[in-house]
Amino acid sequence: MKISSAKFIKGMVGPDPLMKDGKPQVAIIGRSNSGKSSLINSLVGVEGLARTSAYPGLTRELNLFLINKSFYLVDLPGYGFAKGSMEDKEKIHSLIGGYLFESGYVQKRVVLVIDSAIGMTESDLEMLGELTREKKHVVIVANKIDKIKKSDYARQMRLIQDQAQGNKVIPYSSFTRIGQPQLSDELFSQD
Ligand SMILES: Nc1nc2c(ncn2[C@@H]2O[C@H](COP(=O)(O)OP(=O)(O)OP(=O)(O)O)[C@@H](O)[C@H]2O)c(=O)[nH]1
Ligand SMILES: [Mg+2]
Repeated sequence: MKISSAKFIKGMVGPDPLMKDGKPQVAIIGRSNSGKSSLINSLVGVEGLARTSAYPGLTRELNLFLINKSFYLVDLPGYGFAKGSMEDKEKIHSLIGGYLFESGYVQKRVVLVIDSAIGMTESDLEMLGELTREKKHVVIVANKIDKIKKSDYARQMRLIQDQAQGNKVIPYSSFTRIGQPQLSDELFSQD
């Protein structure tokens, strides 16, 4: 699908009536610094749409984007950031959990973004388990694939695939846009 418009709507800090307006929503989640915001920018082809940073843990709201005036991308705060205060972590946890598991919202897909050079961490596996229990339709994006040496590629992808619990894994780079057509198809096809 061709992206003709992408607009930041708002940052949400709790339940929001927009999330029940019937437009399909795609959630982007993952560890802090895994590249969720960069992925959104590269996916829709709009530089600077979602705020990215070299300082992990900066996104503290659910950032809502309207694409082609017809569906939402939801950029969630990252989990697993070691340096935040306990209070911050709890806030972020309840924001993520509230949106994904407690509010009755339906996501067309939940995109779990991982850093492919690091692989699935403990917190990624925990999140994946929770998503599976809640019967979410998950797609795993192995982001930052540009960081992997050619000679390590097959082994690293196999490792990630083995931990993916049967979910689809798409190798991706927000920098080179490898994997962009495949992910775009997966998320935006009219099925
Ligand atoms: N090499 C490489 N670096 C990337 C890629 N995608 C993102 N990055 C870098 O990773 C860092 C974090 O990117 P963000 O998009 O801000 O990550 P985020 O997951 O939104 O982070 P939080 O909002 O803090 O949870 C930045 O320095 C990006 O430039 C990629 O595909 N390849
Ligand atoms: Mg972000």
